[in-house]
Amino acid sequence: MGAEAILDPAQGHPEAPILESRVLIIMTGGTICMRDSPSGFIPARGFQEQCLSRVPTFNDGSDSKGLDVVVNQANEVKEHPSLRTPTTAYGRQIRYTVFEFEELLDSSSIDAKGWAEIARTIFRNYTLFDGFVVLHGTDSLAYTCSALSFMLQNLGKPVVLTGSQSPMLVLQNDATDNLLGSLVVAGHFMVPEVCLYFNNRLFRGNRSCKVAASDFAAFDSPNCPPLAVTTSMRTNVNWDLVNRPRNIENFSIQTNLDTSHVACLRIFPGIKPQMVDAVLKLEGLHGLVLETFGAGNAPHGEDNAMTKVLADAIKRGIVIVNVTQCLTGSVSPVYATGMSLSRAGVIAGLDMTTEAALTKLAYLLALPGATQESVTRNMSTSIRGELTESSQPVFRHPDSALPERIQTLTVLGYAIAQGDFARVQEIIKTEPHWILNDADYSGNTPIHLAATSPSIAILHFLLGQGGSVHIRNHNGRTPLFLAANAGLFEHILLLRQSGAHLHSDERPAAELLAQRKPGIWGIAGITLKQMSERELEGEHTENGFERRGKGHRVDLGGSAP
Ligand code: ASN
Repeated sequence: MGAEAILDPAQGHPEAPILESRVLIIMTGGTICMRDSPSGFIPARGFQEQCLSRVPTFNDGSDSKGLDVVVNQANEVKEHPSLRTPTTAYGRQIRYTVFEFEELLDSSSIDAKGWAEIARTIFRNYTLFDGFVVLHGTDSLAYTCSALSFMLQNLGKPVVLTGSQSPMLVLQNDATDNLLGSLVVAGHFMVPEVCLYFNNRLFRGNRSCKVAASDFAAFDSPNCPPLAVTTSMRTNVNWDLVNRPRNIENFSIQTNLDTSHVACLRIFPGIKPQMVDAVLKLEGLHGLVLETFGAGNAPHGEDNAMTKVLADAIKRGIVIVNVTQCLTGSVSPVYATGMSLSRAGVIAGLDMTTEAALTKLAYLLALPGATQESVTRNMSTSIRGELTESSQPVFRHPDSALPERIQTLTVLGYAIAQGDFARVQEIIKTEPHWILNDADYSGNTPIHLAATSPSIAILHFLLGQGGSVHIRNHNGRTPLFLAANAGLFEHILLLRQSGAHLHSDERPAAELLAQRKPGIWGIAGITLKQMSERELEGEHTENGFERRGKGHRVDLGGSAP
């Protein structure tokens, strides 16, 4: 199990200050917030006040601080009262606020409009929070998770969706544990994926499905082990499974999914080719998910009538994806009945869930410049970990994995600091574990070190390997802060291109430093509106804060030179 975390002072840093993580809870509705009414359970407003503020595990009783939340399309910022958890097992406190959607829904009524609203809320508030928890009904939760996993592009922070089978205000409920577990994940662990947390398990969102209507264990991800499991001791993350963005690109969203032109059809014994044809001839249909038997088999019909219907539709430009009705396993061309489908042009959806296949199809069809060929190609390629392309054996050391891992981290640290690009590449190539978010004794990850490395190529390479730009060291500093503090233009630019931004906790120090070096800190994202011309001139004539600083002591944090 990896040592990777946003910060883990529990691992021997008693002198480290207690950092606060900031989490935005987005309330969309669902049983978790419901109350009884004459017409049955309905969603109710005031979740933070009614359900959380009175519970000691969700409120440490400290003074409520206002947190800025961007509330609408006009980017209007409103201060929301926040609550803070007591210190967690990982030595952090989580400050959070609940942002409620105007209309709270039973999730059976949510559609692409609702998914877009969630995506936009995350996008608008991305730089203000360390992670996001989305509260949602369980009925269509797996669809929303899958859709969001595609809509949120180059996601660098945790987005955890959860809900409950029983409302928070009911005496014996699962809402408390599901929400607390989600908050802990979003506030501590750099899992930059859309996840679903339920019944002490963290699943990859686009691998999950609802498997029980009333059991507390309502979700599973049958073709992918949980990304994390919470026990009585701690939440253990399976870091080797975690997906990370590997493009030098900023976080972005794609909101206009093409849901009105896709459909899903379940094959059953005796299904008539005419039935399938009728669906495929629906006006404007662009894509169909076909739920087939076993390893992807369907009847080919008398005189191959079914295969012809499918092949004709594909010729008309419709994309057809084959997924299995089974809970586990993959579509693979083993049987003649399955092979005839692939010969007709039907795409093997491998081990994708129906939820993932349908939302991925809607996402790909809506991408700018999408063609039948591009959608077909991407459908059977993993773009967010939603399918297993091929199984690769993972080489593991049976024991003493942790000391070795730390040794490698140290060697890597030296190579980064010396600007030895070839050595860095060699270490990453031969290291069996993914160590780029592991932290050294002062909480610095390889990305922190690379942020001030003499070799920009090293930073570029490590970002391309999926290292996170959002992890903060024990002084609360991001790699971007260290690069700006070291005055490294190129490094700052590259980090910004990769979605890095200063954390709100480090802005006061950054603003002070920016008074002396507005140019460099401006690129890092600090704009000083009331800066006098003299101060701006000072930037050109004086060489840095240390010589000029009179009276100010700014905590620079980190291990920047
Ligand atoms: N009908 C509810 C919903 O999906 C079910 C739940 O949340 N447990 O909104």
